[in-house]
Amino acid sequence: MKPLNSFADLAIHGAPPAFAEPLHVGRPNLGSREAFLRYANEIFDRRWLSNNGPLVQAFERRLAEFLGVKQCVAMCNGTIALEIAIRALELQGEVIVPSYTFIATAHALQWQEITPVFADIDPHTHNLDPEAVRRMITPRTTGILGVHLWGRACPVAALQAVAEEYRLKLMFDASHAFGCTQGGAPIGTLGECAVFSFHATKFFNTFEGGAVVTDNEDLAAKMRLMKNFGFSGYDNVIYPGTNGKMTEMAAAMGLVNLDALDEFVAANRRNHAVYARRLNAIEGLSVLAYDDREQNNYQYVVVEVGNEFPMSRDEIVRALQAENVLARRYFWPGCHNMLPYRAFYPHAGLLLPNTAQVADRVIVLPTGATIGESEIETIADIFEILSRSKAFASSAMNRQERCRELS
Ligand code: T4K
Repeated sequence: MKPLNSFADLAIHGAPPAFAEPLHVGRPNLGSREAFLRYANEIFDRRWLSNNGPLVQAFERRLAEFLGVKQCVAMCNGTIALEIAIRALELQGEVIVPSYTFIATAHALQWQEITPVFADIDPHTHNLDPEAVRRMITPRTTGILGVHLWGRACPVAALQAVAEEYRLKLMFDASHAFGCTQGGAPIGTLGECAVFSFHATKFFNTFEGGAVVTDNEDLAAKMRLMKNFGFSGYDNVIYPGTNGKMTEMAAAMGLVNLDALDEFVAANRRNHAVYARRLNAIEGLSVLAYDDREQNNYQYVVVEVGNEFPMSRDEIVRALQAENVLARRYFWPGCHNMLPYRAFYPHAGLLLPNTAQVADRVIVLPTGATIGESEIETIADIFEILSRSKAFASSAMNRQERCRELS
């Protein structure tokens, strides 16, 4: 490990990077290889690879039990799970969503020609502001799609009240919130239904995968039809469906990773505590906190860069990436500023000041089972050096950029 005492030690100043290999935000957590291979052998022996196989059924049962819901419908990824849930709820016209989320939340609506209407967030929680939601309601609004960003529950009761007042359907994108609770209850039990993502980069993964959970048996039955082309038995299609099925291999990964869930959470929790101890001590930085009275998965280490810090968020990210710390600017610049939506809402920014402010300040840092205390101490050392001067860091970066342009 190189010494990290002064600006001269930084990669943006020409020194070698702090880490020989990149540290990723979304490095997958992996459960027991042996257990996975046992499942893989069973799959080979059975020659049953997809279409509601025994492992998918076992996975759905375990998830439903774990989340305290009546029904869990496993799917091939979180985006398709969102699309199917939205369609099963018969949403149409306009649906209110945060702009400060992963683009899939908005796309799942737009893909079905439902207009995502972006409402602003609370800058402290990063979650939807119910009053902002209320302001965006029109006669065409049919639903609210809340996102439990970073695994912290959005204001469910207040959103429920708005939904009831205007007779809107309320569903949740809980992609970040597997294993998290609100008021002690698992987050999947809230609203008409909740959608999880089990993508490789999530702290709990099935390679690719997702699920919709609900207590509404009819809704679940409809989604089971929809994810299998609308087939009700052989040769009988009773619904215009799609292909949203989870494979047996994905379910095997899910079963293996469920057994390791406590380990994954413990690693994330430890990492979050080390980051918080070190970075909260630096003026201008604050690490988003999780409520320790709830169960959390601590999968996102979210740092906000305030005006007191002498470098901009983007300068910090560039400096970290030069050190092979692949920090991310999730979810900059907000969905409303992405190409498919920019033209829809050229003035959306005027209504989304908190979204703009938060999206400009956030850095998400590497965590997970592959990152330990010593890596985090090094990352914090880099932040400390950066906190000591703007002028130096900027000029070093400009120099680097000029070199790159010339080469
Ligand atoms: N709603 C919300 C709120 C979501 O956050 C997401 C997904 C969805 C809906 C949709 O769910 P899915 O359809 O994806 O199930 C990543 C993930 O692809 C995406 O699933 C996730 N949100 C989003 C927050 O993060 P990118 O574009 O940042 O991925 P990428 O390829 O840059 O990977 C992130 C980092 O992880 C990189 O440094 C590389 C590393 N990585 C990635 C993979 C796939 C690995 O080390 N190993 C791997 O296998 O979107």
